[in-house]
Amino acid sequence: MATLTLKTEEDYIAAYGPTLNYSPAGGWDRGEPDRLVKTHCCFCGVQCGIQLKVKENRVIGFEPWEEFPVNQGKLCPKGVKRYMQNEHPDRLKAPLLRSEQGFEETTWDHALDRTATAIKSIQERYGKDSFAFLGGASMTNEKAYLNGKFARIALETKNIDYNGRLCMVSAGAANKKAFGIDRAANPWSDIPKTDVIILAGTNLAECFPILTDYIWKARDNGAKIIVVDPRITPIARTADLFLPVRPGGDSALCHGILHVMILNGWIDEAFISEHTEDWPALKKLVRKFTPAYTEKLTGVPARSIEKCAELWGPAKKSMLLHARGIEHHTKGVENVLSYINLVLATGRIGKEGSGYGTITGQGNGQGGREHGQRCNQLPGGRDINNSVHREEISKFWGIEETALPGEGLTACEIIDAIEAGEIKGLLSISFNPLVSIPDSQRTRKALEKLEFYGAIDFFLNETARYADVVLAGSLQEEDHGTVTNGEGRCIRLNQSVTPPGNALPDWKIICDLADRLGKGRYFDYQDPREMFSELSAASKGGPIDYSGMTYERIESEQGIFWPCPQPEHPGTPRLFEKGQFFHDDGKARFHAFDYRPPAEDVDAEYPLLFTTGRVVSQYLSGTQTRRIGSLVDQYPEPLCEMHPHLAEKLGVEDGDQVRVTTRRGSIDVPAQVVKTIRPDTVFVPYHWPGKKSANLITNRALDPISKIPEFKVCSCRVELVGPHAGGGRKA
Ligand SMILES: Nc1nc2c(c(=O)[nH]1)N[C@H]1C(S)=C(S)[C@@H](COP(=O)(O)OP(=O)(O)OC[C@H]3O[C@@H](n4cnc5c(=O)[nH]c(N)nc54)[C@H](O)[C@@H]3O)O[C@H]1N2
Ligand SMILES: Nc1nc2c(c(=O)[nH]1)N[C@H]1C(S)=C(S)[C@@H](COP(=O)(O)OP(=O)(O)OC[C@H]3O[C@@H](n4cnc5c(=O)[nH]c(N)nc54)[C@H](O)[C@@H]3O)O[C@H]1N2
Ligand code: SF4
Ligand SMILES: [Mo]
Repeated sequence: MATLTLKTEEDYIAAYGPTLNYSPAGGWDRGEPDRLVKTHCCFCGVQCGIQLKVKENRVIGFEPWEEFPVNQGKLCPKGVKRYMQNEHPDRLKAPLLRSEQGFEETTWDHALDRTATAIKSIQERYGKDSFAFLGGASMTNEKAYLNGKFARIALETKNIDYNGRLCMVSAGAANKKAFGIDRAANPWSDIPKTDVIILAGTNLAECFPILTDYIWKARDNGAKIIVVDPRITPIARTADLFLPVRPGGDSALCHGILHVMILNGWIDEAFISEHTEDWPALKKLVRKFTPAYTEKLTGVPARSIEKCAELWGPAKKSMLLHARGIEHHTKGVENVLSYINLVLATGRIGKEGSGYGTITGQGNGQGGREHGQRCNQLPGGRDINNSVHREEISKFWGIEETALPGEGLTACEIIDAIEAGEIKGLLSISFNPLVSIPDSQRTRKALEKLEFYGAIDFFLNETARYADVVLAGSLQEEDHGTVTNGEGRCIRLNQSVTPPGNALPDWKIICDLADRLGKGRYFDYQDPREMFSELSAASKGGPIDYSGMTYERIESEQGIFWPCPQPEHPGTPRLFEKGQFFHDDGKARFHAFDYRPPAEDVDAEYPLLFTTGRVVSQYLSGTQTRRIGSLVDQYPEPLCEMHPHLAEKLGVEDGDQVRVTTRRGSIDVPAQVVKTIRPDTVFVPYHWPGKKSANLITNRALDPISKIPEFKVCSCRVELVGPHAGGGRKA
């Protein structure tokens, strides 16, 4: 056997894949860290605490952080590998400029001048709103605030939105309609104290693995677990009741459950009359949703609908948790409101062990939607269309109210407007729309049409390949600040290392650009701490109030839940405890939306339902996790999950190549034949670009209220193409 000689960094990378453990000084020697930095995982909205091991300005590993209450030292497969992306050879270490030959490294002066000149030229020719900004919710609260302020004051454009438009907005809009506020109502520590849990449209064990522990604790304490999903996901395997809903059927399902609850008197009439509005219309609507009728619409057996009502209705304490499975729909808001009806009808909210929450997706999915980087929002969760809110913020920023732009387009609408030639220039940060927005051929056409596109990222993601200028920004551990997790707990990210080479912290890039656009005086920050002081002061008196928080308090108290309106205020882990909701009259609202089908339903040509989502080892558009070897090994390429009955009908065996075709196009991927999915539905995870990208074929139809696209359902047909290239998964 030949001896392996590993001498250079290239040898190590060839042998082990990109890893951090190679040290130029000491070869393959991890050594002892210089220090441990207490911070949080860069991935999902659980925001587990982690201690990063730092040596010579490099992150070389991690240790658990046992004291952080949310995860108490536990981490999921992505969490333990997250540190490995830092020294990937693809890491951008300098700004890039497109030339005839491709991308070339350039100086910051040149890259930023080029960007500022393009912005000015486009805006002079086509007006301020012809230049758009797209932000993201993987970034800190400080950067979310900065993005909003930058777009309104430096770019003077109304067209700013963020990637949470693909994620949390249906839940956000529904929460505001029902409760008057957009936040999970309970801390997760309430989960183990409850008696019954509905998990609707969340693959919890793969997407929020650490929260599984809370569910198991509840079960150990005797709670019943109900899972609603077209797929028997890992968490569903141990559930007490599984409701195999047809994609798009949730609002009907909820109406059916409520119908049975009303018949049996499992309703809290006193709570309804004291604390809610609009019950009569709902009561009338659900009359027709008999179990038999509901079964027809949803594919859930009538007996299971009754069983769900029997478990949920008379329980003493209950928790409803949901995620994108019910939200990624053209009736995402209606679905969420229909589940909220089940909570309000029982009055079980605002109490220990009783309540509700949507589970936040991205690391700062919560904070990223609070501080003004949304097209309709100003800091403190204020409404850009509310004249009082506009006055407050323009005064705070020291600009005329008339200079503050109005409501702009949402993320997908911005891409549509680029395609239509109405928006000519784009700056994006922390967003990969070519992979993450439906109907990617249209996104590609739009990108090709832009007169100027600048992207801020630490990797050259698939969208950034269309950029004229790529600005090398910072990874989460290369900067500091705060994020707010899915419970509403604002926590501190400490800086571990500085950006490598010529890369810069994201916020410095934005502030420098603002300066070149002649607005430097509004962006004179030396440190994220100054942005936090400003954003918390700006939030004072707004619906989302951080004004009692400081970095020191956040750190010493292991996070603070907003609202926290004074320095001595303890924060608010559980909302609505006094039965007071955040509408002016203090009451919550029921909503009575009749069931309507998805934008695209099955027909003779496209007889199956296509749905998309995630796998445990990959994250979002995959830019980060597709660069971590061991996570790639776990799930290297997209597979099409299908039921054995369907496979048999199509003559497909596990591992065969199948073609999934929708009205937008086709993708060829290997089949994964599993009994855990409805026979009328196929599922493909979306973390990959190129010819196998799920979003080549998804439907860009939008929810009329939240403007979220219908990632979770469209119609398709599936056919056998041939045996799996390379021998198939079975080989
Ligand atoms: N491993 C991993 N974890 C992640 C992420 C990741 O990319 N990878 N991303 C993070 C982010 S940003 C988000 S938003 C969350 C997403 O977290 P989840 O929402 O839990 O994940 P998804 O896979 O998008 O969809 C959840 C489930 O919805 C089901 N579903 C499809 N259609 C319907 C329907 O009509 N009704 C119901 N009830 N269910 C349906 C799917 O079968 C799927 O199991 O995960 C976060 N965590
Ligand atoms: N078919 C289908 N499509 C979906 C979904 C689905 O379920 N099905 N889910 C949707 C959901 S819920 C979401 S949240 C979106 C996500 O979609 P995107 O937001 O487009 O996905 P990301 O992979 O987060 O892309 C963000 C980019 O940000 C970079 N990045 C991360 N952190 C930072 C940072 O701190 N600074 C800078 N400068 N860059 C950073 C990464 O390198 C990456 O290139 O996808 C949506 N698309
Ligand atoms: S559960 Fe989420 S935050 Fe926790 S380690 Fe996994 S990806 Fe990171
Ligand atoms: Mo998300």
